[in-house]
Amino acid sequence: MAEKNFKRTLVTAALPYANGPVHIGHLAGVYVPADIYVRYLRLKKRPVLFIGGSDEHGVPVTIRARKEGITVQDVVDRYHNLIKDSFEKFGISFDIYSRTTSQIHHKFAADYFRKLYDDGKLIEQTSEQFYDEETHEFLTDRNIRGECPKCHSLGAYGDQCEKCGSALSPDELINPYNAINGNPLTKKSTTHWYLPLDKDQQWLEHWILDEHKEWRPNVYGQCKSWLDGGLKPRAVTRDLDWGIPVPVEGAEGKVLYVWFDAPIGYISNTKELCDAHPELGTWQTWWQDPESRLIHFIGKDNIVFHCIVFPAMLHAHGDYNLPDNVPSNEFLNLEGDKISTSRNWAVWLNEYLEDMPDKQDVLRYVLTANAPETKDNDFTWKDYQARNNNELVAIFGNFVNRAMKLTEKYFDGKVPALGELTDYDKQTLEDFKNVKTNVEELLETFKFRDAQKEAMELARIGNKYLAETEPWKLAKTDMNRVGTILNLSLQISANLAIAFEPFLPFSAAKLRNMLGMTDFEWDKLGRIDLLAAGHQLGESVLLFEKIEDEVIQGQLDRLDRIKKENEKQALLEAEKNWRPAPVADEVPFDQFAGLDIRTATVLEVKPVKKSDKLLQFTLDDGTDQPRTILSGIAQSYPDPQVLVGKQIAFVANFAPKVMRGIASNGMILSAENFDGTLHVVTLEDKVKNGSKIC
Ligand code: B3M
Ligand code: ZN
Repeated sequence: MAEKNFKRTLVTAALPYANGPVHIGHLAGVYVPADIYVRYLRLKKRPVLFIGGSDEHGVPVTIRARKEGITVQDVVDRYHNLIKDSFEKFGISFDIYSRTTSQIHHKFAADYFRKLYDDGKLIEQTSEQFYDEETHEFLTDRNIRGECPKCHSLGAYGDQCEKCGSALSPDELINPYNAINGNPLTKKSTTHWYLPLDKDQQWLEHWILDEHKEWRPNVYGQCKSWLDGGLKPRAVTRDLDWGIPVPVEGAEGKVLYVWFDAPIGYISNTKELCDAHPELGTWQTWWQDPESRLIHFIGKDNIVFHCIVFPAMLHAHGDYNLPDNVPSNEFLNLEGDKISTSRNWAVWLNEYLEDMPDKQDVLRYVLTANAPETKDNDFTWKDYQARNNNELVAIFGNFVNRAMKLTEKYFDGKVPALGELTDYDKQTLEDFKNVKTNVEELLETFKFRDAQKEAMELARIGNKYLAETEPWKLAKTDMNRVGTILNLSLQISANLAIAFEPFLPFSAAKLRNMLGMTDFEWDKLGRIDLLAAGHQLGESVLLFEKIEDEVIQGQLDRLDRIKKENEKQALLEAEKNWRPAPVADEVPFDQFAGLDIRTATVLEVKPVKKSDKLLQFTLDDGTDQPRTILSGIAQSYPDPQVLVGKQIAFVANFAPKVMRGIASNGMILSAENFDGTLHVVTLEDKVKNGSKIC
């Protein structure tokens, strides 16, 4: 689409569910990139509002409340405050961080629904849904559990089986029950209102697929696959007692679906902000004036709601702008594993702040350096340490610190005058002249990882400049030259203080303070007259500190403990859900008698090369010749030597089979435990090798 000049930008960041604290995945995926973008626009002096808030409705908060035995209101109060506090401490500079339980929001969302209803934009449909006769409630997919139709594990959810990963609908579950109290469920008919998305198919296709080719490939691709699959009507109400009551007569016991009210929260929070600060203009200006631009920062699991459902809601209402871009990230993993709230596999922001006080910028830096912008990415503590020690400390911090200290030493902390420039000086200036344009271009196109890398170039250039000009060696002979070198180094430092304000706001502020910079704006980047000769610098402090191995080890140990605990839990869960396989069909005795099962003693066991499943057994089967059998049980025996000397049972009359170039003469019998591990059948009383088992 042709570049359009917008007067103002409204930036939203996904409203996190207030059902738990936020973790590094949230920060990396949504809040840090959104904050970088907003800080950049502010530095560019472009009008911008940054809207956030907690998503306090929906099933997740109600599940948490029941689990903890407290009221839903208590849950959302606790986590809203915790999340808000974490964001503040990480410098996520929202203009407002409100909540969807606010009165303003309840009224706004109800009015919004009512307008669609009155304008005939919603359809009413009655269908059969699962119902708990005892608690008199309809159940949402996640609150229904039962036996998986695919893998038959017990305890699969109404939307997914976590054991085999199949996507399910509650109707497919065998013996569905209420996940909260275990009650069996019946079917009852209920009426809901739907947004007929099928009617939006055409304009959405044109708007996204033709007019927004510039959206990130992951976003564009996901939209395309939804559209290609054909859109269907979506229910926008639910039978639930927590949420915004459906403002229609006869709809008692029904609330707006959380994904209907939450995005409206962006609008109602803007209204709350603008009502309190009329100088910002009206909320309508930000949402409805065609010269206002709307950008949603979200994670990849929210794409369909922000690119298809919410735009359809805005379109149905009329008057509203549609999002101009939806920069969505992929997921961040932690030490190679998917971040998971239920498995406690995360670095929680509130805990990080306790363990690593004053190191918000380090995390911001590392998360941006590894941002999952185009594919899932991994956070590791070793990488965190390396980026801090080798980049922030060794390059950025070291450079600024030397420039400050040398100026204190030789010029009483006053910016020295700039003398004549050498060719090398000019070359250095040439190198950093483009940093502004480069960083700017990358930021404008939401490429935050590359933008930060490019900003870091400035520090690399400065560090190299000081290392090569070695002013400390010239102090005795040429103070003019020393002055020029330090002047340029300080100008580069001042540039760093501007360039890093969006990325590392705490360190950039410290740096500005050290340099005594009062006035700074993006458009001054690239200039070397940011600090006047004679200007008194402030006191120098260290911007970054080395992180020692013990600190990192402490974090790794913590994750290790969590992993062990999870393994224990998984075993308990597996044991609970274990059921013996159904008894097989009857067979005549002859069929059994045809199998020649015998005893043998294990002489030797070893792994088979290039196979992580097979073990090679050498057996004494009572004959003169040792017998070789391959068995696929390696994963159940990390130390197979425990089998040596044991008397086992094997099938002796199978035809030999060659695997990995080795002939296997028979099959060793083993039993499968509830957790899937295999255990070789052994004899307690020793008998003669080669005895027939019958
Ligand atoms: N609360 C889902 C999530 O936190 C949801 C986002 C709402 S944005 C309007 O992933
Ligand atoms: Zn399954």
